[in-house]
Formats: sequence, C-alpha cells, structure tokens
Amino acid sequence: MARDRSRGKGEFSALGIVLLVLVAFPIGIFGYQAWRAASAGVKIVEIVARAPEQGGFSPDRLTLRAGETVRLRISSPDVVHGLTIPGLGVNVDEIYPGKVVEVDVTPDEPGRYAFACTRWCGLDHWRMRGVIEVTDLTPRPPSLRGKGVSIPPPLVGEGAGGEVLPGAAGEIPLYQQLGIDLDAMRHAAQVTPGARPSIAAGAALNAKLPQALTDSAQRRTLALADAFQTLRDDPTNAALSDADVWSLVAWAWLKDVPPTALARAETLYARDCAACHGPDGKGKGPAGLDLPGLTKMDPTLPKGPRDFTDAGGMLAASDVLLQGKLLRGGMGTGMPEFGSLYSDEELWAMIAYLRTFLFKP
Ligand code: HEC
Ligand SMILES: [Cu+2]
Repeated sequence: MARDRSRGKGEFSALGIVLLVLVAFPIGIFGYQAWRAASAGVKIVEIVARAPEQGGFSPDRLTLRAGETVRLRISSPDVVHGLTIPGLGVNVDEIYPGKVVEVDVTPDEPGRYAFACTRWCGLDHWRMRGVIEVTDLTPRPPSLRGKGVSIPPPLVGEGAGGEVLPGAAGEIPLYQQLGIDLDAMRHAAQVTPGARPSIAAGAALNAKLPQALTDSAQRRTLALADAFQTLRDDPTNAALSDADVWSLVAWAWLKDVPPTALARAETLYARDCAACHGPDGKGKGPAGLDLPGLTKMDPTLPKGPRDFTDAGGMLAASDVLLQGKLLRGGMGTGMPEFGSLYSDEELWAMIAYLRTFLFKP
C-alpha cells in the first residue's frame, strides 16, 4: 500500500517534469516573445508553413486592419518553405524547419492580398497559397497607437470564400474585355520558322512595321503566325526571305521589352514555372509529369505543361491569350493562376520572356 503510494508520487513528479518541459517551457518562450512584442505595441500573428500535403499555410486566411502593424511569426515544422506577399512587399526566401522568421507588416490599403510559398516543397507546392484580407477600419487614434492596448478581434471579411482574386491591377483582364475564350481549342500555326528567329537580325533589316505591330495594345491581340502572314503579304517585304520575316516578328515582339523586365521574369520563371515547364521551357519539369488533367478525359489532348519551344502552338497564340491563361490558370490541367501574385508589369514581362524560348537575342 505504502509502496504503491510512493511509486505514485514518483510518477507524479516525473510527470510534473515532463509537463514542465512540454508546456511551461514553450509557454515561457512564446509568452516572452508575445510580451516583448506587445510591449512594443505590435500584434503578433503566427503562421505555420507546412508541406502542402500536410495542410499548407495555417492559417491560410487572415484578416488585418489597414494602418496597423502586425508581426508575422512564420515557422515550418517540416521542410524549407518561402513566403511572398507581393502586395505587401514581403519576401522571405527561406523558412528553415525549427527556426522562426519574423516580419513586420503595416498594410496601408484595404483589400485582399494573396500570399504563396516560393520554395518547391513538395509535388503540390503550387497549391500552397493563402490570402490576407485587410479591412478598412478607422485607424485607432494616434494617442492609442503603439501602446499595446487591447485590440478588437479581426473581422472576418464577407467575401472570405474561395473566389478568384482580382489581378494586382484590379481591372477586368484584357482577355475578358476582348471576349477571348481561354478554353477554346487552338489550332497549331500553319506556318512556322525553320530556325530560331533572331531579334537582332530583325532589327538589322530596318524594315518599317505596320501600326498593328508597333502599337503594343494591338500587337498583343495578334497571333504571331498571323503577324508573319501580314508582313509576308506586304509587297514592301517582297525581297525578304521567310526567315527574315520571322526575324521581323521576333523584333516587333521583343524590341520594346526592357532587359530589367526580362531579368525579373527570368527570376520568377525559375522560382514559379521551371519545375513544371522545365528550365529549358520544353514542358518536361519534374512537377509537371503527373498532373491531373484533361488528358485523362480526352487522350488526344497534349499532355502536361506547354512546351514553350513548340512553334506551332506558341505562334498561334496572342500575348493576350497567354496572359489570360497565366492570370486565370485552371484549365483543368494543373496550371496554377498567377494573377493574384504577379503585378501587371510582371505578367507582361513573363509573356515576353516566354517568347524568348523561341526567339533568340
Ligand atoms: C504545376 C505545374 C505548372 C506550373 C507551376 C506552371 N504551369 Fe503553366 N501550364 C501547366 C500545364 C499543365 C499547362 C497546360 C495547359 C494548357 O496549355 O492549356 C500549362 C499551360 C501554360 C500556358 C498556356 C500555354 C498555351 O499555349 O496555351 C502558359 C502561358 C503557362 N502555362 C505559363 C506558365 C508560367 C509563366 C508559369 C510560372 C509563372 C507556369 N506556367 C507555371 C502547368 C504548370
Ligand atoms: Cu512550397
């Protein structure tokens, strides 16, 4: 009896130590962190980044108030993740397992801001996204700001459902304005260049381009194969070879794209696209091999990510069409949307960059 009791006591104190380690110690640390931040007048939001198969970001929807500074404390229990919130200027390249990254943000403008993981952390990495709703509450009077007074719980936005976020520009996308059906069947271009057209060779021809090709708004609506045909049929180009005319097309499309824009797109491509479309653009990236897709329903459809070096397919598409697909994604093929992550400039820069898989400098 007595022995039993003493054993019970021993277990009890062992349990106490375990509890102390498991509960009190973390509470002490986190409590300290919370206290430290609270004393600085900053509200803390914990974001746990887990591999998408384990749930992705948690929370993946949060609500902040315009004008209020919060400290995001981002951690990962499994593999290395990244975090970008383009609309709020947040870019964390590496969230190492077991380490906490802190970022302070003060959203100024009410609105909805997409965030996403930037490291290929698993097959479903591209699904690892979330959204921050910034509500427009009258800012607290300056006298109370930054003093760590109690903050009302965040409002849950009315539109917190799963609807598509507007593009960064917040406007109606061009493909919709022009009534372009992104899902329509597209026929391969009838005419394609024999070799890679060269932008420099096109420039050297000193040809005069028609307005439809100099005006970017018009040019973007044209399939490149049609532009080729227009230039080919123009008597002033009669002396040019087909290869020359293709070089004119390459020049017309890329001459006004600043190198900085292409460089930015190259970085984004490596981060967001290469895993599926391949570093060489041929559509053979490891993450693109086994996507769900339309091919399961209709085996005659091309399988997997688009090959950007395939002239027949790429030259039949206008920039607006490609931009629409990039904006909206979906298509039942595993192509993600980037409309909520890329600015308008980044979208157009990316489309120009995709053209460089066919056109050489
Ligand atoms: C998870 C894999 C995946 C990722 C990541 C991905 N794509 Fe795709 N993408 C696809 C698949 C699959 C298709 C084929 C669907 C189609 O062509 O309609 C596609 C199609 C496209 C198309 C349409 C091509 C056409 O001719 O109609 C464009 C443009 C495109 N991707 C650009 C990009 C860009 C740019 C990125 C990176 C910012 C990207 N994709 C990231 C899988 C991916
Ligand atoms: Cu990831």
